[in-house]
Amino acid sequence: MLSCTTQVTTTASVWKSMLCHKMNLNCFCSIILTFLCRLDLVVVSANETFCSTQSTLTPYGGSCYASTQCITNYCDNVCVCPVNTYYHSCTASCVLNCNAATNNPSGQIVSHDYPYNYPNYELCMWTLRGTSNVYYVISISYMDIEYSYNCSLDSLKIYDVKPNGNTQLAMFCNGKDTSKHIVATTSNSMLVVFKTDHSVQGRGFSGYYRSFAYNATITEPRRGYIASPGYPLKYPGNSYFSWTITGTPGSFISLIILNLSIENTYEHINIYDGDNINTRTLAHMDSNSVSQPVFMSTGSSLHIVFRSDSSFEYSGLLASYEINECQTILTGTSGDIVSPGYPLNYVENLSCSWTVNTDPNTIIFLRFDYI
Ligand SMILES: [Ca+2]
Ligand SMILES: [Ca+2]
Repeated sequence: MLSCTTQVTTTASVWKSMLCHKMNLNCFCSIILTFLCRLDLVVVSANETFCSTQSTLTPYGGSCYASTQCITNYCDNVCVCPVNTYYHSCTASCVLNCNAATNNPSGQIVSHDYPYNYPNYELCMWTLRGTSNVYYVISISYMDIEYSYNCSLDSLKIYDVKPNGNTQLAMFCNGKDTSKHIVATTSNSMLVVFKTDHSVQGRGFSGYYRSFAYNATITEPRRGYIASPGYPLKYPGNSYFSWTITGTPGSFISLIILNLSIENTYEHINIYDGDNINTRTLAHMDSNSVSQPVFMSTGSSLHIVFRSDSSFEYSGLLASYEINECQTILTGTSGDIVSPGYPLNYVENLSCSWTVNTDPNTIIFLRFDYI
């Protein structure tokens, strides 16, 4: 049937098939792209074919890895990394190029070739700079950097960037600072510097950074850390910090206080069972009252408030949170079902459901290990 020669000019990158037929002396073609998108062509002559109309433009509803951007190119979608980043398969995310600056609100930084050994003579400086009302928190999830006294050979250093000079928040190498893997700026800019010498390598480091407003609203990721500005050094005086963690309806929030150091008597952390200070108070804490470090909301929000006064500042607050979904659809061949908060006590007024979807003609076994 196809007897006409076609030369198609199109930016569409993925074809599924092309159908042409000859009528009189003209060639009429349409191409079917993958994901069931159709692009019609009008052929002017047997040797001259071009795209004239795009009858259907249906972005394919796929998803990209975290931190990648989805670009729709006709019917096809492509996952790409934002400017100044490259795709790092081990962490399945876009990581910052060496010596890049970014205003991204969150992202990943890893040493060259992580988790394989980093090279000698490396010097990478990453600058994070957000709008004036934010501060940055970075959590170093993995670190293997050649030991040396004062980290003088290989080092990872993190700075709070200020107009009157940078403050070093943390310095990492093996055997040093291992308890302070989460640090926060007071300013809207963080500088991360990784430097190596001429010999002996380690696997390097992986870190996740994120900016927070002084009054932060957190809806993702599902698990993370909150830290007061300046952590683990001093928080600013005369300031008001709050964090509102909110999940989808039916979810609830759990919070674990990992460290709390504030001025006794004059400063407190308040935790509310809702998204504002007018909801039920779960805790009114000072530095001495961390005997109950775990809190859970009954609804889908938890609100944390810390107000500092004009004198005597300390390291502040470090906590981990989790947004627990309570209505869950499970797929796959096996998995675990646990009640929210397990092995801690579940909270009151919960109504959770789990739906298990499998292929037709399969049987689902359910075994209870603990009730
Ligand atoms: Ca070295
Ligand atoms: Ca104070």
